[in-house]
Amino acid sequence: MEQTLSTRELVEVLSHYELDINDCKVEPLGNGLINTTYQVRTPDKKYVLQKINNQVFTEPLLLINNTQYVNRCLIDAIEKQQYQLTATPQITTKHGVKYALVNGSFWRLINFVTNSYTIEQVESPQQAAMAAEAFAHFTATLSVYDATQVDEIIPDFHHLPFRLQQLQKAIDADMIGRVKHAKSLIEFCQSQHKFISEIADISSKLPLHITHNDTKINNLLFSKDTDKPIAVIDLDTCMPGFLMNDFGDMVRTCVSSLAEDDPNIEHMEIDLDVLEALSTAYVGGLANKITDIEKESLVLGARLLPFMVGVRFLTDYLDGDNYFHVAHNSHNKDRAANQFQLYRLLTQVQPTISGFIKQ
Ligand code: GN1
Ligand code: MG
Repeated sequence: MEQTLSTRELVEVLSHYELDINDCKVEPLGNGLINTTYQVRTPDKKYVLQKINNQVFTEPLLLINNTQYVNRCLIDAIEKQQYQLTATPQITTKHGVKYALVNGSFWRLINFVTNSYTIEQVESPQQAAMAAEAFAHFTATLSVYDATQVDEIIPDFHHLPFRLQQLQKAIDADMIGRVKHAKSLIEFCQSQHKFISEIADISSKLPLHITHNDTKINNLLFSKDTDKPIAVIDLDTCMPGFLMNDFGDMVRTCVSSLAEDDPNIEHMEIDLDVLEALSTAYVGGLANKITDIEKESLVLGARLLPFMVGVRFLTDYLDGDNYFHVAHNSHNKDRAANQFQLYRLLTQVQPTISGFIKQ
């Protein structure tokens, strides 16, 4: 859950970076559901300040190191002119580390990429294509670096059987008596055997890459000058993973006419032009780094992420909203219903997605 920030805490965090609170303006930033993020403005510079959610990231030091390693790889690739986007490394404190530890919480500071903006919803197939190319370029670039240096920061993060087990545990425990309010959503999940076994089957055949694992459209910075992607951000969940997951999360956050928490799901439509643009650009962007079986897996990945993220929202609803930031009582339930609707719509167009991928 989101916590309020005390001035004392802030003064101390900023002092690690030799920043004086009297010179800084601090405001909440972005729409992340896990960490708490602020923009810090001094008269001549802007920063992103983040408090790491240590309930989700139970090993914050490992997280800081993972992120640092990925940034180092990206900076190396930029120097070799192999990566055309910007890196966003964590700034070193006066103590020579990449984090500030204050009252048991880990914080980090990053330079704000000047002249950049994020989007919550894709505006055109062209924009979707640029986003997919950027994420493909990110993974393709990292493919030449040593993947064993990247830890599995949240074990089983995108492992569907694990997520279903967590859901079952939440149903059995029924911690705050919400199972009765979520009967139809639970039954819907439990009826998806065929899809669940298709995922298990394809997963056993796929190679691992260093993937981003949170390729939401708002984890990309666009340039105010060119309106093109300028940086892939939120590297917290970078770890060994499957391409289908990264593709699936792009589909999940780009093709729906509704935001992920919009309860008016009967009005949801999917944009097939955006879906086609994502498919073509992602496969094209990966070029020889994607195998035939991986291409095939993208079709299932497009359905997997809405389903799995829906399962995670539903689990958190039943557990009493401990994981994702929420603004009201039924927020996680609304999100789950929304994601299952998206999964349903994507299931209906699976042959069309197949066609886009094979083109
Ligand atoms: C979380 O922090 P944010 O908003 O980028 C979550 C993702 C979910 C997403 C759903 C570490 O991402 O896995 O897909 O919310 N991140 C983590 O909007 O659990
Ligand atoms: Mg994010």
